[in-house]
Amino acid sequence: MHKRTIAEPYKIKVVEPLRMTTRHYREEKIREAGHNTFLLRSEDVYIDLLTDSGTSAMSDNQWAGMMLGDEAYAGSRNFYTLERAVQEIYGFRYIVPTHQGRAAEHITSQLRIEPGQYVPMNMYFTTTREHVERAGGIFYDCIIDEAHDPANPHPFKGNVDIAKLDRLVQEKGRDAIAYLSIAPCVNMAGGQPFSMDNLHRVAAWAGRHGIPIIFDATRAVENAYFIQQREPGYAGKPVREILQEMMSYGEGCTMSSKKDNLVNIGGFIATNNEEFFTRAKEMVVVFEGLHTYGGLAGRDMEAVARGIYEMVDDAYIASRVRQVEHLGGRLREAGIPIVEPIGGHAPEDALVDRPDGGHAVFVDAKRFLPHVPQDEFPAQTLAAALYVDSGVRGMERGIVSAGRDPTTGNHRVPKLELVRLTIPRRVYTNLHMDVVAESCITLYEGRKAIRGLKMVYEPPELRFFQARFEPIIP
Ligand code: PM9
Repeated sequence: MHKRTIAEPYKIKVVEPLRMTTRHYREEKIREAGHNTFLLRSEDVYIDLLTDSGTSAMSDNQWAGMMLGDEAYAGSRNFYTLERAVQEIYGFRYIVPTHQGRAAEHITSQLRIEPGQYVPMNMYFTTTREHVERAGGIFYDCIIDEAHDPANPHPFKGNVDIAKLDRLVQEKGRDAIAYLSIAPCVNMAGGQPFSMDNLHRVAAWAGRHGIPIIFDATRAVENAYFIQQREPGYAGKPVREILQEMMSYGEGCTMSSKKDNLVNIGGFIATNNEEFFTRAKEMVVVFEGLHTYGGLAGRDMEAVARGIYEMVDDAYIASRVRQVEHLGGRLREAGIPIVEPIGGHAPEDALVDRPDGGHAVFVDAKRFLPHVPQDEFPAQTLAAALYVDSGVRGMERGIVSAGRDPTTGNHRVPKLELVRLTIPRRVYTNLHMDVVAESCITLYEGRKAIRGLKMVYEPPELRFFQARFEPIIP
């Protein structure tokens, strides 16, 4: 049977015009922005692939829900709708809303970490590690080594290396570990998933040692989709059931609803641990607001609740991931170095050829610009060059994002030096992806002329957001 196209399971009702600019204009704007794509104005961007965070297009059903916002200070109806959605889809009993993911991380880290304790994570994430360190905790990388190699085609590069966990317990003792922080579709590794088999074994290990698992569930649905596509025994199983099975291994999660949950703002802590819930409720009133709104309007909570049901629609998540694959496939065809795999294999009867991709395509800046040493910020350089070429905005995920080691003060030097082309959910068409691909191809052809950057302003925390750079003039 010949291959059949599977289209998006929705049509477009409202459009937002895009603004095109000249190369000369963009050269000026990137200079003003200190060669940092975070510092550009959105109106100067043509196709915005900075992030998939808070950039989703909401459905008509979510917008309709916004009109049903119950803006009571306490006990909003929408809180209870959200609570029910989290219970039904994620399977956790208790929920504390927060205004976004890092607020949930802040409260969790403050409550669950004693100074000097380790928090093993399957690779770091910027805000998660920051909150761990602010609480006196120590980040410990327990992801498999394959995750640090962009060319390695391992299908589950988000997996945890249990030998690394064993080593930590042997060296430091069980009580030195606060909890395991496990992220699905590991952002900094290139959106790489873990397998259910690995999670099962990690949970057994954690159970033996009495160490809880707290997920960073930000992109759990995409991980569930990869398990459906790649892991024996899960083909044909609804993503909704796979997600529940994943979450059943955790004591709870922190969540940035701005990703999987298809909203522009929101987050939560969810847990089955009543004591943690009680303490989180006590703390949320200090930093976010009452425990039935946590910094969100009633209408925002309604949109999150409706997004939670929409995100587990198999047709939706398949089309999302296929769009990432479309972009990745075009870059791969042109020989541009990207993080692999973006690929998996669908069941025969799905008529899907290669349903690849997570939330983004990650271009390997080290191999793209081998003449730019890592301390001249190849990924930062490439992201700026992409903007100048076409008005496409991506994000650095390399040495700038990694920050400095708090004890030595030196740059942390990650093996992965990437530009993330992050695809907002339900926002762009595949023709937009073609424009992005063609710009990357143009840059690749002229790559030898691209020069590195020097950092001229460096904020002490999460420096990638606001750091400024200037070109190195030879
Ligand atoms: N992620 C992203 O673009 C937004 C800001 S950081 C550049 O990827 C994970 C895995 C995330 C994440 C945010 C957060 C924090 C936690 N975990 O942005 O505070 O990818 O809602 O969530 C961003 P908030």
